[in-house]
Amino acid sequence: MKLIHWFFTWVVATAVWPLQAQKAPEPYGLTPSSRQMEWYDREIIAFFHFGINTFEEYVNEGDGRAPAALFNPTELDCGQWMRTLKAAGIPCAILTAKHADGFCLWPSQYTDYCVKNAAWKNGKGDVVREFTDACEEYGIKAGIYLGPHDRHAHLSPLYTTEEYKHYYARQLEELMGDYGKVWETWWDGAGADELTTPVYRYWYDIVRKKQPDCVIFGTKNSYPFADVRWMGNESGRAGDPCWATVDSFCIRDEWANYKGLNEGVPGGNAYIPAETDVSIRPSWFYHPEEDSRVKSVAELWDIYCTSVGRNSVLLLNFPPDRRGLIHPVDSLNAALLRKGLDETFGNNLLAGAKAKAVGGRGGRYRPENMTDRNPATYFAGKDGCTAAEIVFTFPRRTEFDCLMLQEVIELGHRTTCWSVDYSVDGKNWTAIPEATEKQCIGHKQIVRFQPVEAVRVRLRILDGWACPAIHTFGVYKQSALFR
Ligand code: IPT
Repeated sequence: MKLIHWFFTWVVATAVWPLQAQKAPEPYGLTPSSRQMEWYDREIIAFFHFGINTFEEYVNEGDGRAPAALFNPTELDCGQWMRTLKAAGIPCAILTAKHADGFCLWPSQYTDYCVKNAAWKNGKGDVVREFTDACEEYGIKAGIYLGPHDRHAHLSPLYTTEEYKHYYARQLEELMGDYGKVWETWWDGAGADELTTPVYRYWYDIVRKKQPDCVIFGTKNSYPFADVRWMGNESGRAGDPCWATVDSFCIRDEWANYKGLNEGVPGGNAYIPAETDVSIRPSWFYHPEEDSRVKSVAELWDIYCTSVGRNSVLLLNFPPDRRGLIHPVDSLNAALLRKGLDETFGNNLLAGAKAKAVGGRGGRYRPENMTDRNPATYFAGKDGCTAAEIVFTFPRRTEFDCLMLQEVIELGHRTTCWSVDYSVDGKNWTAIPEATEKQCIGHKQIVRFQPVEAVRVRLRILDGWACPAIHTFGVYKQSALFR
């Protein structure tokens, strides 16, 4: 009897186990849309703040009274902007087609406060066209910022929110309809408190109809339409953790909910990851006074780590100058950031290590998948088991000072607690304090620490909502450019 029982158990186990092992883990909780997945993979987006403010003395928030004629770049060359992005490995760019001063960089049918009345090209120019054409030529994804708050429009005695709603909608139709594919649009919350959710709904319908793949940055009352949220500050520091999920009221009532914006909310009611907007200079617009205050390569590396390396996307502003060109120091530092990133992450020191997992799913979900440079293959744990442990053994003692980890985001946030430690003698383990009991993973986590030498590295998945699913884990030596 016992034997028969054993035999049946064996038959069932051998028949079912391999099937189980090959089945992909089920997604857990909220998952990203295809727009959000595409957005995450950009990692860095360029912002271009350019407009009438550029031609005033140290103005970043124009009052809408500067004469349109003032706009007069002497050597505008959007191709030069794109070459900067190419050198910096930045795949997407957003132009301020209209900032809060209300001046429009394209010849809008619906206002005179635009390039039609600029000295530039005798009023025949169109910066949005030059920008989108250059994007197309260089294979950069174009995004357009049409500021919801408009000080020039407010100057009219006839201004009402209802009338403005239609004015803005007509402009949105021009920009979303006449300039090819638009990959992102930006509803800046600054000054926009009077704009209600129904107003945004009216505008949202236009964006979605004309540009189904366009990512919407939404804040305050545009929160129901947001694909991505504000991260809560303009200094490049996302929270640690920074969950992709959030409670949507945090976005609506942002001042009362800094923590929600900055850190997200584990198990929150909406999947709206954080975008980190920061300028490479102190200001958003160009001022020659700030030529010596361009963020250094080390500062940009810090910002990359506290944005991209915290499950966010970096929106890095490059303000073109009065010539209409990116200043060479800005271009150089961005290109050096890319060089440093390639040098650092191009060499995963775990690639040559032997990997052994406890709590793995088996089958094709091998731990080696995390070091194979293929994001389509991943390590996964067993269903119902939220912990796992993977030990990597180097062929020789190896020094490293940085680690990187990436979850399979289409399967949702899963892991909620993880640590990495190392062994010098192969038996005893030493914690890396910066990498101990970390919370979310998401698209990417980067942790830096004092250099350590080890023969083994251990990734411990300590807790989660579902079995782990991780496509990349690596340890690295930071590029000398970042020191
Ligand atoms: C801040 C807005 O309140 C917020 O909604 C978002 O648009 C953000 O700007 C973008 O940086 S206002 C700013 C002065 C902090």
